Amino acid sequence: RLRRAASIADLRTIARRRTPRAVFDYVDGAADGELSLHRARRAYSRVEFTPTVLRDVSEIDTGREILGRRANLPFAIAPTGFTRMMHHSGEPAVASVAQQFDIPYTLSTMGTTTIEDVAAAAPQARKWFQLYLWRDRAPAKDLVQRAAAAGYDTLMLTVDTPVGGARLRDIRNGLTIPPALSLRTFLDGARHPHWWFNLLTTEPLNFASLESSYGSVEEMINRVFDPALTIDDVEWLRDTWPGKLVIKGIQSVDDAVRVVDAGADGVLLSNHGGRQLDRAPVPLELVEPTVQALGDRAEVLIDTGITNGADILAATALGARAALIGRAYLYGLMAGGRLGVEKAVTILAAEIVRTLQLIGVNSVDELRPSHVRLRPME
Ligand code: HOC
Repeated sequence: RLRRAASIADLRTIARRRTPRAVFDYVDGAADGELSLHRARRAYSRVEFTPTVLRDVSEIDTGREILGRRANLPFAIAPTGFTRMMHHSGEPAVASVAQQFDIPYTLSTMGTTTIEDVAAAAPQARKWFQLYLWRDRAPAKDLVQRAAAAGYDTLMLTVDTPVGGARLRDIRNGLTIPPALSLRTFLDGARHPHWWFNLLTTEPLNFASLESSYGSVEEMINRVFDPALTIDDVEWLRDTWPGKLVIKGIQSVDDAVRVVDAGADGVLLSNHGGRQLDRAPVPLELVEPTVQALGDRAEVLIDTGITNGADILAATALGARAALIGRAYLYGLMAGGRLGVEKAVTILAAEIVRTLQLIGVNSVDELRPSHVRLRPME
């Protein structure tokens, strides 16, 4: 089945069958009415490319310089929490696919593999580390030092989680971290016996004292994360971290300018996959004004709702340096472990090549805003 999957949507269908419902819903779901996610996706269906024909498109270059280093494709792997809950091969499998395709891999603070073990699993991959800030800053300092020592070159601070979003599917499914055994989860698990092994490996390993906060994801965020973050924290990290600094969860042009003034090298336009604020701004619609406001001072990245290589090209044409994919590879991971992630990246890469050829350009770098029109909402 995996071999015949032709789109990210196909991988999602397989993932849904192969994974207990509560786990699938944790990945697939978003907050409240899921409007943020739905609108972010719908924005990509507004894209109309303006192709030109009779160009020689036999040679295509999908490469892109992202934050100072060239990648083979214009996207990176987004950080995702509790990845071994989706498949026991977890972060090492995903990072090794990133290495294979020469795209950046971002490890989450909430990863289920240590900073050092991911580095060992994919020594040649370009590695980024995503950071959440706790009320106590000491663990963050430790994580930042470990990431630098293990060769991660970019730090990504997430700023859109002052409190947890209301993920209604998780509430209804009774999802906790680690997943607790109830009659319902037992019955669900019994239908997916191969999945049980994943449960044994689902433990956030980078931050040891998290155990006392276990519960639903929303409860954990509320107990652990610091809702009092300010721009001073960005300045503090700028002084602490020697590499590239990206701020994830930017949802307005003003905030983009503010964090760049504080020393960020990049902003990630994101509404956390629709998992935090519902009715949030649509990242794709923020690309052009943010790029205009920042000019050459910082790079603009984007995530949320990307399900096709053409989505990535639309965002880059409008001025984003690159996109990050989250659910798209997690569907692959749930559908078939490392092979499924490889399939997801292969599908996106093929869509990118084909779309560039059909638009009539030879490289991602040639794309301009004039290659895209945003049609009125249908
Ligand atoms: C302390 C709990 O990014 C998500 C993750 C959030 C991680 C939860 C942390 O589910 O969107």
